[in-house]
Amino acid sequence: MIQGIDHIGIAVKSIDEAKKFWVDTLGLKLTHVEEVPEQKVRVAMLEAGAATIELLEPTSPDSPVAKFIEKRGEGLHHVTLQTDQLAECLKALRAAGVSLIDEKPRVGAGGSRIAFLHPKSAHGVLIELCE
Ligand code: CMX
Repeated sequence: MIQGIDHIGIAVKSIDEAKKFWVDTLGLKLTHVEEVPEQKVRVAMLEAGAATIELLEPTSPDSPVAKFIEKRGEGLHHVTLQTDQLAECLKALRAAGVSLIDEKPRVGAGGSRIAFLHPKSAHGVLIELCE
């Protein structure tokens, strides 16, 4: 049910600051920036071959990404795996005993349907599934 890596999310305090490394120094191409109000983040998408790097900047102090940065500092936030059957995938994972953060899909960047798995079921990594 998993097709591959869609993107890798990196929590940053400021997209403008982070761009100096990812775009100016590494030379990745910035494709677009958008706000995802439901998640209280602004995201910048960078082309990196078959996958995308997503810089996540909190838009408010109570954003989950702001809390993540406060607790752990900037860094790798989540890995997003692509599926074309999100609802079925969640059902199968629940049946397999995987702990889900989202029981049902919700809205992510680009209007995609997403759901998070609990890091305790994924060896400490926050996994996002996206359809
Ligand atoms: N990596 C590893 N562990 C993480 C984590 C991360 N990025 N984020 C949270 N956790 C851990 C917490 O420390 C906590 O652990 P304990 O239960 O041991 O204390 C546990 O996971 C649950 O975290 P929480 O914040 O208490 O749980 P919530 O249900 O409130 O929120 C989550 C979970 C992941 C949805 C939220 O923290 C979050 O990160 N939201 C932002 C989502 C995001 O990146 N959206 C981007 C949208 C754009 C797109 O489409 O990609």
